[in-house]
Amino acid sequence: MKISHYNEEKRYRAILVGVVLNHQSSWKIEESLEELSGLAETAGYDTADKIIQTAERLNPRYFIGSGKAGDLKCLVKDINADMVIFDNDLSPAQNKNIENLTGCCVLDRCGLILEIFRRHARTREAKTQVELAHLKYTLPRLTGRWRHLSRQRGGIGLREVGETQIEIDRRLIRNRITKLNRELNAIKKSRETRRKERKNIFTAAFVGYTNAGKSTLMNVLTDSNLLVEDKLFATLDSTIRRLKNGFHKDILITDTVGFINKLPHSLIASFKSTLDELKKADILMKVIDLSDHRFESHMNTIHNVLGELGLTNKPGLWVFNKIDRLTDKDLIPNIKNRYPGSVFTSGIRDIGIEELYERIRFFFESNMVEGKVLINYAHSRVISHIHGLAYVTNEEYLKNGVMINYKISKDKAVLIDKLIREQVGSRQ
Ligand SMILES: Nc1nc2c(ncn2[C@@H]2O[C@H](COP(=O)(O)OP(=O)(O)OP(=O)(O)O)[C@@H](O)[C@H]2O)c(=O)[nH]1
Ligand SMILES: [Mg+2]
Repeated sequence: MKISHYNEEKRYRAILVGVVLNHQSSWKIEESLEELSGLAETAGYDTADKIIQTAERLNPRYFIGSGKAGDLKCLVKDINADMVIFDNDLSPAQNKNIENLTGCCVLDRCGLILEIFRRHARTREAKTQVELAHLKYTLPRLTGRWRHLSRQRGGIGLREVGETQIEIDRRLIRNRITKLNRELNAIKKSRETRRKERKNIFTAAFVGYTNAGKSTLMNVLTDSNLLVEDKLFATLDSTIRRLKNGFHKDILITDTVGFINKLPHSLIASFKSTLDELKKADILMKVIDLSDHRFESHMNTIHNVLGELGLTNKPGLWVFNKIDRLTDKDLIPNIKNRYPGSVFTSGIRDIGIEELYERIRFFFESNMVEGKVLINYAHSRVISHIHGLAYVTNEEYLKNGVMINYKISKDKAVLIDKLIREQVGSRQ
């Protein structure tokens, strides 16, 4: 069931529901519901009330026990709620059963996150990725609400006499998924071409929990004007900019979509091409909002999502942000002890920014190796390729060619050898 005539101006009243199984701690569920409330607020839903149930096992019909489900029905009526939001993922049948029982719209955490993504998507890439994730989520939840797709396709339903409406809808969605995947592949290819054209000598990427201040720090480091909002998932696209005041102009900084606990798998899969930017990074700057009391669980989430993306071994740097909001003065020394080498910043008060620059430069320097190569004038294209791949520190024009001194990151050094082997034959 959808809220009919969704009105952006209106605040909707939501009841949040969380379930703690006996062996789990209720502390975690409080934290999780607090985050769900933040997600709901970003989507325009005010938390009117919360229900937490401790149960031995999950109820297959309503997810919560039938007694609690009855309480939920009464509460919806009493406080005139517009919707019920579950912190856990519901099966399609459970979703339907609770909608029928309460008579109002029901969302689970995954559906809520997808809704926020859908509203925040601006570019073609983000829109395509979000639509894809949304269709994958919707496919098993079909209840015939996708008829407009059939209409769009001009009477396709008539040709398929004998097929039920849901079968037709499923097929239409699968076709649409195939089309979107094709579009995404095309977008990915053009992104890769741009990446190749870019002088990509060294990239530091911001990753982290949503709303931690990644885009704010990115703006400060690169003198940009990216969207910064006190909302979850303000950024959905990857943006790449040059480091401001860089002693070396080819240090690039990437900002990308934030993470959250229980990030839907369909979203991670659909945002693969955006998140691929992280694979190209030389260092990941993992931004944490230190003023959020849940910061340690945010650190765990970052670790887990990076694991899912196969990026656990990438060099990283913890950046503890929003320190201007701290009241506990012992927190910074404590964290410094536990995470030596981390940086403490305030993106809005310009604290720790110089140190962040220094850390990026230090990392850049310590990961670079120096090389020297003589290229004959006949291979002028190779000279320009070397400029594209490495940081050229000196060039000397000799009788038999150009002597190039360069610095290049350790893992990219082989690219120079490969280039020379393929284009020149061997090092002169
Ligand atoms: N007090 C304080 N607020 C900050 C700081 N850095 C960022 N903010 C605020 O935190 C909110 C989120 O900042 P963003 O930079 O949009 O965060 P983000 O990590 O890019 O968030 P998403 O793109 O939504 O994942 C904004 O309201 C910022 O003004 C900081 O150091 N101190
Ligand atoms: Mg952002």
